[in-house]
Amino acid sequence: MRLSSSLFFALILAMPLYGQDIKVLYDEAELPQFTLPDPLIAKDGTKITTAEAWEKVRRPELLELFETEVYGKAPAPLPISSRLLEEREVFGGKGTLRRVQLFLTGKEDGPQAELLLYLPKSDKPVPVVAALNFKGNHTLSDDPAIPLANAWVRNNAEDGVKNHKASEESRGAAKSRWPIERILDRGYGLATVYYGDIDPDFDDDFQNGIHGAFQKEGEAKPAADEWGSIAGWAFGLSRIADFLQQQDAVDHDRLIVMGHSRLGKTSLWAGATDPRFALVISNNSGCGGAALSRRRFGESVRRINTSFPHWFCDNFLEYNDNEDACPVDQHELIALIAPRPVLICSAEDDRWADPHGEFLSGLYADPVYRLLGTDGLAVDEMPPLDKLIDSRIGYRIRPGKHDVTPSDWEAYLDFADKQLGGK
Ligand code: GTR
Repeated sequence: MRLSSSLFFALILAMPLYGQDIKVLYDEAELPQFTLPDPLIAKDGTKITTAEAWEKVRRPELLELFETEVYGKAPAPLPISSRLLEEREVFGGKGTLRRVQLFLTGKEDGPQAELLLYLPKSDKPVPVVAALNFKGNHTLSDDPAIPLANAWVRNNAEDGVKNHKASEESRGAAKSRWPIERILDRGYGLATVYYGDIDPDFDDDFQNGIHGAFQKEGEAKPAADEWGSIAGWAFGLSRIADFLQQQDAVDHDRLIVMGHSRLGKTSLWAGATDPRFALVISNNSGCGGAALSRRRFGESVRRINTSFPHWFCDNFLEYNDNEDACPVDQHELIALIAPRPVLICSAEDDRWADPHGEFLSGLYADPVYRLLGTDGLAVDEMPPLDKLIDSRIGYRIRPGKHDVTPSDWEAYLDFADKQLGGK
């Protein structure tokens, strides 16, 4: 559907007003004073001092708080099914590509996604990075045989408008973010799905995508403590894990989940909720991801809930300009991944995502990792640009903007080599 020109201009005129009363803080000196919740103090005030008490008491408490207050609770999954669409050699025989139709509720007439699984030639099972992509599988490379995304795709000119169709012009448009041949050369596989196949990224009260397939009788949309889009995408990542665990060529103990930006928030939540992800990577995940909400630096809770009301559960709206009332902050999301390795990646110019706040989440999750008997974050000050801190909680900040670059991938795979033992 095309916008009529008068509606289009009305939207353009209204844009500067959208969220104009939300002041954005970019100065450390202006940040509010706050006290972070202690991940090692249980709801009843007890100090958690053993790994057992963490697993039995505190971890479940925190998980439930993030479910009910931040991302929303996802339903129990149904067994998936899948159909192999195509398998062929790629990169001159260095690897194979399997295109697979994934039936997310096991039914061919239910929600489904097309998955690309790239695997390096190997005589043993390989570690695989599971990652959702932003623009469609056809944008990852120039490969003409990969079908255009079928679901809604974002169109930057008319951002947020429904019913966009992918076009040939976008083929290969995201390839700088996906150095697939290099990933295979380093001994890793890549499993990717277009995130819009799982839930189209616009606010439609969850009428389409994965949510609709699980809607309870008599409920028009998820309740205030039930899943928003981030939880929906994370649910999709877990279904990718289901599939990968059925593949003999994949090392089931070395599944990695990675995501950028809103999908970085998603990879952290997937890592927190699904322990099959042995290593978790967030890139420029910012507010609602690795960045501490209480700092309110760059994107704030109110701002994100205003721009993207469908990403979190409705209970999260209560924390607009009211972050201190939230029983959790994002360092506790990192702590939920413990003792598994997690890598937090920032970009210097991505101030909207608060690089320092992303670093601090790692730092304040450190005591939980130490309690569980691993190292935590090896530094307590932000490292210089481009220096990978490869302790169990890893951190890296590189120069440049909000993006995924080939050097980011080198850092991810260096970290994975170190933490998961290489090829
Ligand atoms: C921005 C949003 C961020 C980040 C980003 C993205 O508009 O404010 O939280 O998620 O989008 O996903 O590209």
